[in-house]
Amino acid sequence: MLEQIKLAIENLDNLSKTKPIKVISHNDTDGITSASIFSRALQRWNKRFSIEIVKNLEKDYIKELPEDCILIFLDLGSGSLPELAEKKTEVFILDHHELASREIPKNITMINPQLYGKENISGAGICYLFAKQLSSGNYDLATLATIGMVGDQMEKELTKTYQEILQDADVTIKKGLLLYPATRPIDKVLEYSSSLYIPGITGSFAGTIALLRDAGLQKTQHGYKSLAEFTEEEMSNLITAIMLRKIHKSPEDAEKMVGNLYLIKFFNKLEDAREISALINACSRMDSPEIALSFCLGNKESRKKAEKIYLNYKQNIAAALRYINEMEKIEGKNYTIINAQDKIKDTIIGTTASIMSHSPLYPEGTIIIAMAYNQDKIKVSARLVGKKGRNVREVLTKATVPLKGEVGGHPGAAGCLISKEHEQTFTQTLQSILEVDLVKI
Ligand SMILES: [Mn+2]
Repeated sequence: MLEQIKLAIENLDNLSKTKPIKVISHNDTDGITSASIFSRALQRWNKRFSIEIVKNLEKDYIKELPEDCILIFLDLGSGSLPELAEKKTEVFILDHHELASREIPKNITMINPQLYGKENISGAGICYLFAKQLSSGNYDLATLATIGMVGDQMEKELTKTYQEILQDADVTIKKGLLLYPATRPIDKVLEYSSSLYIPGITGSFAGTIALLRDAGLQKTQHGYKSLAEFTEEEMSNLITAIMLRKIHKSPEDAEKMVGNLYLIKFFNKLEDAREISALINACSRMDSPEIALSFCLGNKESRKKAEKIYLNYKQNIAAALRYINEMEKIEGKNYTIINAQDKIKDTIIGTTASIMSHSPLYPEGTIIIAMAYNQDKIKVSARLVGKKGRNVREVLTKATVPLKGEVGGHPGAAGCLISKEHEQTFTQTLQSILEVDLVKI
């Protein structure tokens, strides 16, 4: 892949002498960190460019893209090769998603780890390798690549490339409870965090203090320590105390609560990469990806704005969950359909569905389908509670075949967009599919 990167740099250098560059990136954390790494690298390379962050690459959008500039796609594009082949300009793709075909059209330079073996590297990781190849002065961008890695949940097994990236970024890795931010006092994180729901503890001051007492953790004169400051023994005592509460649905669930914490230096402060990733995602979902981008590039004003948006986002999620609690739902034996219409933003409906699927209210195997308006379309998110149950991607696919919706995702979490005029038909079809209890494992 390094050879392909070198070639891309050479080609881009030549082409950019006569044509401006237009960068298009995805709106999640990986896409936004990709865009910030790439734009910083271009700036240091003295290239002229513009940048745009998009939710997804729709066919009509590609058609309308200008042909008098070089088009560069980050963290997306691999699935749109036939449409991009039609463009009468040079296209570069730095992406890790599935390729629409193994044959790369002539006008496209493709950098995608899927072409080179098993190692998966996120968009930001690929952009960092590109930047590092371009100049050794770009080492500082490794921190952003670390945030992108965490954003795309690729931190579970560290491949060789990632070990190098983490080293370049001077990241501190610590094994511990996957509760973020690991940099804040543990009592506050346990009580207020939405990253790990612990019944009786999350949202309860008394429950939190009781748990910390069980774990033998004491307040210091500055208050409770943070996970980042814990000794190995303190960490293990806390994990044991939580495990004894038996909140996990399965041993795998319990295992998922423990892993590597990634502590990075950002704005000259020690930060939890997961927290920064969540903040970037929140800005994007609250329709401010440009603030997230400028925050990633180190702008102090944007940092303040981003923090405000993050707070507002968390309040939005809380309000969405409250709304769902009170609204009328379509409920069956193994499923719940929530049609929030315009009461919940389409950009947070997926997160809301995920939080619900982790809540103790729903037994394993329940399918949660949440819907919200997105202009003239409806965004649909489906989640399976636990591991055992029906393939929700298949369920959605079945329900959308006659409606020409595009389904994406996995067996446990999937989503699609359908046209608003099909709202009624879709919920009815969905209900009849869900009523037929096919699953017998
Ligand atoms: Mn990605």
